[in-house]
Amino acid sequence: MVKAPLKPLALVTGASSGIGAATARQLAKAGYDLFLVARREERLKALSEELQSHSVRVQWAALDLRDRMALEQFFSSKAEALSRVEVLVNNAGLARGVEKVQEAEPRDWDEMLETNVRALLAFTRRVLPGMTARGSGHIVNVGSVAGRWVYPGGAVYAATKAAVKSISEGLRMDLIGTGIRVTNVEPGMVETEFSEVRLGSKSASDRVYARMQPLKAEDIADTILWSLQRPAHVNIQEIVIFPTDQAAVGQVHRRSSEGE
Ligand code: NDP
Ligand code: 8X3
Repeated sequence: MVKAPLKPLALVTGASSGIGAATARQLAKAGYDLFLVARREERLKALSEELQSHSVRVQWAALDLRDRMALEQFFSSKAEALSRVEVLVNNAGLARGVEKVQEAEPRDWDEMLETNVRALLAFTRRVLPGMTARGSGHIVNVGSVAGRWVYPGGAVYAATKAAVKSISEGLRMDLIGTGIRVTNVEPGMVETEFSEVRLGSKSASDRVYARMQPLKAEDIADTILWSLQRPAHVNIQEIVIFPTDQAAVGQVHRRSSEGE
């Protein structure tokens, strides 16, 4: 029997929810084989079953990206798949809390720094040898408008996303001439589990998006797919996306209860 040729493989971190799950769905529809990573096994399993209907191969791994030993084990046990990764979507990430620096918990800083920055670097480093050997590949980092504009209570989260912006910029410089593209996608308010994780409850999260129209995870997934589908000589370096109801970080239009 002749084996079907392999489709390009995309690895998406943080695929169990929000932007990552929406991106995985769009990539499957576009014909990518997928490798999904996050901690919540049940979610990954369910998504991978859902995506089989697109006739793509879907692998997944339940991993805590802060666990360096687990990460190294994953990298060595999946070396063959990782060498095939054509698209890496470094999406897993979080903000934890809105406390002022003088009142914040250092362990929250560690969680943000390790997930949003160190793990992004680790995955990037791991897939680059395969990409450079093939002379093609695309790394999409999910940054944030917070990486450009800091706000009170967001110093450390913003610092992690400023790091993602700098890493994306430096990578493009280090990779020039290899054919590998690097895109930093920087969303404003997107309604996902992000605010629930940050603030600790669904009701607090609901207040963040009350009486305004935030972006949907699918809006960001669309943008990611669009950047991947540009011709190979076009690299969308950075893209800032706000909801129409948000003019700037901290300036949100909220409708009155009557409607406007
Ligand atoms: P969600 O909370 O819905 O998704 C976050 C994803 O990251 C989940 O799949 C979660 O999976 C994964 N994740 C978090 N911590 C870890 C960890 N330690 N190990 C493995 N996976 C982890 O939020 P979003 O979809 O909104 O967030 C995706 C990205 O978008 C983040 O980088 C965020 O900073 C960025 N962003 C979000 C914005 C927004 O307004 N929502 C705006 C700008 C940027 P699990 O819990 O299963 O491990
Ligand atoms: C998430 C957007 O404005 O809450 O990155 O930091 S914001």
